[in-house]
Amino acid sequence: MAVEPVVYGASTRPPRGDYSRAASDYTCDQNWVRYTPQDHDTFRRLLARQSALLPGHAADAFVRALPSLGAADGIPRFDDVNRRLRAATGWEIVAVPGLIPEQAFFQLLADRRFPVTDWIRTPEEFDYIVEPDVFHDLFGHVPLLFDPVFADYVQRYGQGGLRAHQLGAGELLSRLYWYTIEFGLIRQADGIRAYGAGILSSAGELVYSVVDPRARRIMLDLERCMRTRYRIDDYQATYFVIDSFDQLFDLTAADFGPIYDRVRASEELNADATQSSDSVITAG
Ligand code: HBI
Ligand code: FE
Repeated sequence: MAVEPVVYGASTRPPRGDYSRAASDYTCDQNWVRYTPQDHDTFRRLLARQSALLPGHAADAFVRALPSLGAADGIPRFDDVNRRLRAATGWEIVAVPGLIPEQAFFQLLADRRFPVTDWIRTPEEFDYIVEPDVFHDLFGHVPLLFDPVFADYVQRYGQGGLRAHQLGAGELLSRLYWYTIEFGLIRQADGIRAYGAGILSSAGELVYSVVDPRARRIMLDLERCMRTRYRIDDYQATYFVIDSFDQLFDLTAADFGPIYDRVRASEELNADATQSSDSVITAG
């Protein structure tokens, strides 16, 4: 059954993917044979550039899991990744034509199925792309799904998202996604490191978010995070820091209903807002 393409965020451009190939849950075949040598070369160049930046900037859990992706020779077959991923944490990745509607997205996560866009950017878009492509999703998001605690957090997020959708709180919960799964930082014994996919898949932001004194880093507080708008087309003004993935998972134990009510009763904050109650973390 053909499905309507979804318009994501503020972008009014029609999404790039071919949604006519998608099933009713928005998944489609990866169709690995259609990737061109240029596609695999772009993936390998992106992988080489980001891999060189991981030491001192990426979370240990990410660095440990990255080899499980098996992506050294180019865009991996999702079936190959899934054999390893299912064995590790019971997750699987599924191909999608691109961004999909919120509820379909939450349902896939709740079912331990992570949607991975099946197309890759053009060489001209090497340094920046608005919509997530296969490199952002596969390199940025999939390695940490091999970490049992983080994998459970993402599923809990999906389950919470289905409820949030019913409560009309999807936007509030999307801020938690944005400031953890996409742009989260973790405090390790040897310093601040990135675990968010949006940071890990970006050359500039991976260094900026971890070491630049201009970046603002505050300890993650759930309600502060849900009150805070985010930027889609620039480095984040504020990064939220955790001490462990257990801390993320434990957040999801609460009933978010009353939290949404308190957040709605509070003033929304701009991405660059500061609050006296913020627990500021200095770099290094
Ligand atoms: N669709 N394929 C895909 N990938 C995402 O990361 C994604 C999405 N749809 C919606 C969405 N993210 C965000 O709005 C989430 O916060 C729900
Ligand atoms: Fe993402």
